[in-house]
Amino acid sequence: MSVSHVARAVTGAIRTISLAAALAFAPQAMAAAAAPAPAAAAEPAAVAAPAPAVGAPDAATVGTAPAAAAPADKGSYVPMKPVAGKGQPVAKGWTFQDQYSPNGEEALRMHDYILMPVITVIALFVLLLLLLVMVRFRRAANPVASKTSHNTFIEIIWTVIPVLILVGIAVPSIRLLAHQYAPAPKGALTVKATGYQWYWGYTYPDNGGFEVISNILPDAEALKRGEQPQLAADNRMVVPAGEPIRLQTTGSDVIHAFAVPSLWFKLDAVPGRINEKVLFIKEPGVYYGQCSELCGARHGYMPIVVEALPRPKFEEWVKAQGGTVGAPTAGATTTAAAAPAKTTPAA
Ligand SMILES: [Cu+2]
Repeated sequence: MSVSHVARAVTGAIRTISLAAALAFAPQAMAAAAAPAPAAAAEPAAVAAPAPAVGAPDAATVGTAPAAAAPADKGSYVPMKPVAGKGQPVAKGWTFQDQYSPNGEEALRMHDYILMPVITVIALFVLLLLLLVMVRFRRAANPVASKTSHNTFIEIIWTVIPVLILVGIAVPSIRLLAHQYAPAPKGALTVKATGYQWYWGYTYPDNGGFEVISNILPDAEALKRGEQPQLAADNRMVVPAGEPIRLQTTGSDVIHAFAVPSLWFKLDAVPGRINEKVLFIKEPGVYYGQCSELCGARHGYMPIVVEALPRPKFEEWVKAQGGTVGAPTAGATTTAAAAPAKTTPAA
């Protein structure tokens, strides 16, 4: 922990340069800070309309009133309390959030121990050369300029070394890319996230096809529940922890993007097509994200809340939503049911 923090602190000074590294995420520091100040007046119809449950087969799953009213009506599910600093931005945060997925850990390692050191060393080296030139070869110290125009040895060196550096970065980089796009194993639970203007819908085709509609919570309500304003939602995407999930995304109107920084997950949600990627959450918890594709007026107000639960608790939650739990290894039986949110007559 401390080693990684030191590494990040040392190398962080010039981290803005590292954006060129173009991995997945922008720093995503205080998302809330960037959002327009909660000048309440500016957003009159703010969270007023609980968006219509487009295509939700089971109206019962659509939280009508804030879920607080009904913690114990169906099943024993109670929304998990988030842990400060876990799965969410922190005050004055300026680097990546802590990671809770294998890909996230690998990517963060790549950033902390490969990219940032390389960037730092190169930047300092170039700075040193510049200073050297400015001091040693200034007009007063070096009145007669050298006429040297070629030096084969130096030219070979400054070609070969950068090539070696790039190859050295390419190997772990391509490995990471491959890991991020490895397909989900057979039998992985499928969850589909649909972006709507401007809220999210989470469909569970392996569990009866119900859809959970997720709207932003008003700031006051979020604070009351111990969650960060602008990041909390009335209904969460609940998934099991510790197993690969086939997360599919699509858009119902315009392009949205499903992104959760602490899970190293970002995938466009495009109308007319299904994108898919493996989501693996190592431990139970609440993880926050936001729509990350400019999708219209309320783009900044469609947060994503992923709640990872141990599998038995997840199944309880499914039943509380009116869904079905099939084979113990979830979804092993329904394979191709992914795309349509329609209920398949499950056993
Ligand atoms: Cu959006």
